[in-house]
This record gives sequence, C-alpha cells and structure tokens, in this order.
Amino acid sequence: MATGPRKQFSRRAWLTAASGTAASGLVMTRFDAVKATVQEVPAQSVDPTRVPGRFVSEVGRRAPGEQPRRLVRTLALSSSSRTPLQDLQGTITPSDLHFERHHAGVPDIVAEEHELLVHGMVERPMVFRMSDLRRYPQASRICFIECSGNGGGAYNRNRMPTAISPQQLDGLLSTSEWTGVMLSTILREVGVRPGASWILAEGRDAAVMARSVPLDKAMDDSMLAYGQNGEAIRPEQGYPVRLLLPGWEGNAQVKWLRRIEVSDRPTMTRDETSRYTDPLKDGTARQFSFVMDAKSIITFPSYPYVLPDRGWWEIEGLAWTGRGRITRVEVSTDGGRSWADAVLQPPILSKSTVRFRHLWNWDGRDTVILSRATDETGYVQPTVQQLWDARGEGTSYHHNHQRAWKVASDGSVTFGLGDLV
Ligand SMILES: Nc1nc2c(c(=O)[nH]1)N[C@H]1C(S)=C(S)[C@@H](COP(=O)(O)O)O[C@H]1N2
Ligand SMILES: [Mo]
Repeated sequence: MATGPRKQFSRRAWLTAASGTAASGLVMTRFDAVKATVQEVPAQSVDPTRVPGRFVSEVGRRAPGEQPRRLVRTLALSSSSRTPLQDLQGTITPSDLHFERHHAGVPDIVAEEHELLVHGMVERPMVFRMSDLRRYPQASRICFIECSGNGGGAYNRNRMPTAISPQQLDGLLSTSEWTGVMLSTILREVGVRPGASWILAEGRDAAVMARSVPLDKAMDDSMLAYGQNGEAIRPEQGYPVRLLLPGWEGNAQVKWLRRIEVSDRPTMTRDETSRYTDPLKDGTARQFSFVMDAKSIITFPSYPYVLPDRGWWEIEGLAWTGRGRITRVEVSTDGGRSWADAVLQPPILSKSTVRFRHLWNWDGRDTVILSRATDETGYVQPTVQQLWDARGEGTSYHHNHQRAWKVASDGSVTFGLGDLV
C-alpha cells in the first residue's frame, strides 16, 4: 500500500475525532476511527449556509474527504486491483471500485461490432450482436464475484502476515447488481441437442480465457451480463458482455465473451488444467471446484485502524457463500473461546454478500476478534487448521478459513491468525 493509511495518519484529526465524540457522550462509530486513522479531514473554510452551493453537473463526484481507492498490482501481462472492503458500506461495490483481474489486460471493444457465436451441439448455430441480446427478456440480480485466489495471503503457515488490511487480503471480492439475459434463454433459442452436458465459454481478450461450465449451471442461473449497477458493464468487468455464474469462482465468469460452444464433455482448457485446480495432500488434485464456500471477514476494526478509546464499538464485516444464503454469522471477541450471533443486516440475498454487525464493549485489553459464517446448507466456515488437514498447505485457491484480528491495548489492530494456530 504505497499511499497507505499509516502515511496519512493525522494526529490532529485523531485528537479531534476522539475528544469530539467523548465530549458529546455518543457511542463512537467506526467512522470516528476511520477519520482518526485513515483520513486527513478537510477543514471547513466557509459556513455553507452563507454562500450559494455548487450548481448541478452531468456526472456526480465523491466528497473530497471520501476517496476510497483500489489497490493495484501489475506483474508483466497479468494484473489485478482490489476493492477497499474496509472503506465501504452496505453491500454494493461502486462500479469504479469493483476488483479487477485480467490475465492479459483490458481489451478496448466496440460494442456495436461485437459478436457472440453460440454453436456446437445445437440445432441452430447463431451469431448474436449486442442489439440482438438486448431484445430478449431482461433479468437483474445482485451477487458477488470472488477470485478463487482471494485470501491466499493468509494461508501459508510460514508467511502469516500481521500488517495486512481486508483489502489486501480479501479485496478480490465485489458485489454488483448485474443485468442481462439469462443464458438459458439464449440456449433455448439455439436449441441444445440431446446428449449435451457442458459448454465452453471463450473471451475476446489477449488471454483468450476459456473455461468449461456444466450445462446444468448454464441452464440454471447463469446470465450474459451487459449491465452493472444501472449502467453498461465496465470495460474492466467485461464490456460489452460477460458470463455471470452466481456463486462460482471468478475465473470461470469469462469476460468480453465472444463464443459459447455446447459439447458433451469439458474442453480441458489451459485455465482449467494447469491452473484453477486444487492440489490435495495425497498428491492428487481437485478439478472444477467451481462453488465458492461460505466465508466471512471482519472489516471493522481491522488493520490499519487504531481504536481511539475503549468502550462501545460496533464490529462489522461481510459474509458470503456460493451455495445460497448466509444463515448465521458468529463473532468471538475472546480469541474463539466464546461466540455470539451477529446481526445480519438486510437484505440477505442468495449468493450475495451480507453485512453483519455486533456491538462490543471493549475493556481496553489485548484480545483477538474473529468471525465465522454458516450457510443454508449447514456448512460452517472452517478454521485454517481444518483447511490444512483437508487440503494440505500447497494449494493456491479457495482459502475460506476464518480470519482473526488482534486488538492491542493501545488500540492498534493487526491480522492475528498466526496466534491461533
Ligand atoms: N476473458 C477473460 N475473462 C476473465 C479473466 C480474464 O483475464 N480474461 N479473468 C478471470 C478472473 S481470474 C476473475 S477472478 C474474474 C474477475 O472479474 P472482474 O475483473 O470483473 O472482477 O474474471 C475472470 N474472467
Ligand atoms: Mo481469478
């Protein structure tokens, strides 16, 4: 984090926030800690009731003191950017803060010229332009997309981090309202032939990302998404159209989609053989682990916040599962000895992120806080030890183990999993 919060720490802002709330006798909110820790609060120079305000504009902008940023990483052709989970509210990720993962950059595609070919084991192979896709019945749904490599930064026993934020650890996760046409509608239009059981989805980027998806999923809730949070899908998210597979690993949700081939077997592409498989302890590997298992993370308090005072604080975070709805999130404020049910903040949508909250009266002593999620199948988010036992330590994807934060008596918060194992 080059321009990380630590660097912007303002002692003046800290004192203002801490004394301001204490004097007014209010419960401190996470915003007091955010302001105290992260941001230089711009000074109020004029009384806004004494001068006319700004006029209207065609496109709005963020308040100067609220400038959340993605965290960008580029490695040769491969790049990613991470959503600032600790800076956001509710569950929807503003589109310009949606995480990105590109294997060979973002292609510039002219929507009017883009074509999607649907062929293979079908009655009528067809080419769809965007104007064609828009004539079919439209659907919208809110769901998360998560890269299966998310959270890998806290899995290796010998490299357990302490100074890592929710964004750095789990920022390859975002939630949007997606709009488009159900893939089942298009597959009915071309007529899937008997015996077909898989599709291949292929992207029109320099990576030519290609993944096989079982036909059941394609016919169930998969979507050809051309809208994101009320506007056209962003170039970074796959403009003009991407495959959306609610609850499944991000990689299979092919962006800049140009081809769907219906077949009776998986194609065994580069991206599902050399990568996106999970090596197991016994030397074999698990392939096609599509569904993202239940997971949660406390986003406040978390590194790099500093709690200005003991007393009442509201712990909050996000929980999600690719298997349906989150039914329960428990929070422990004593290192996992006892657990309490957190409040789930509506809406609680299937295959979407849910915000949870838990009021905590911090006595000012060193402690460890953590969360664990349960989904509607009864699956409980495992400990890292349980994941190591089941999968070994050499796996690069699907790290959904419980996350913990160490709160020190000086109010500083660091990632604390190392102490639990
Ligand atoms: N065509 C294409 N599709 C792609 C990728 C890509 O590089 N090319 N990256 C995949 C990966 S690894 C992930 S995690 C998701 C990320 O989606 P996002 O960038 O919209 O967040 O897109 C997937 N679809
Ligand atoms: Mo990914």
